Amino acid sequence: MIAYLSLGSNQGDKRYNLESATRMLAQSRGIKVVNISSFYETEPWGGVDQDSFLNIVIEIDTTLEPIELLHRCLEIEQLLGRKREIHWGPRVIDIDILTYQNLQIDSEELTIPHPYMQQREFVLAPLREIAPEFILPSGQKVKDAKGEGKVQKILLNRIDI
Ligand code: PH2
Ligand code: MG
Ligand code: MG
Repeated sequence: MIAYLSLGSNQGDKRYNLESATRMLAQSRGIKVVNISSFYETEPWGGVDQDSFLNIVIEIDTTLEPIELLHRCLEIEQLLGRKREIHWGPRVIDIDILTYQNLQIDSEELTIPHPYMQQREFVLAPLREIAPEFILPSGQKVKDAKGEGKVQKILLNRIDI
């Protein structure tokens, strides 16, 4: 199953955090990382005054069920030192499932597609690079959609698995 994940960090060594999370995903049972976007420096979205983020989007091919994938993402966040504090506040690492094949899930633990993906330029800009033809929940293609918030592509070497 193809899934797209959004990764973000705005505490500590942001690049290291994104790279470590991506490697840990790639080394997980049932997960193959098939595509990784460039890095984007992005202004905080959601109204909390905090440091800018570094964001990427990755494409994975997975045999895990959505809930197993979520639990693995949460486990990696914990291993990298994530503390749950302010809603939409600063974080060492956040790994969100954007989409999972063409599945729609609305459970207490998990909502797929991610409800805010289309409003967030920090998601759409990296996704545009690796999946421009992807059809969003609205029916619009990623390449035609524009979210909110300033983002800037950063000239760092992409993560090399
Ligand atoms: N994550 C949030 C809230 N706001 N803003 C940016 N730029 N990047 C993020 O990854 C981000 C955010 C909640 O997960
Ligand atoms: Mg998030
Ligand atoms: Mg999250």
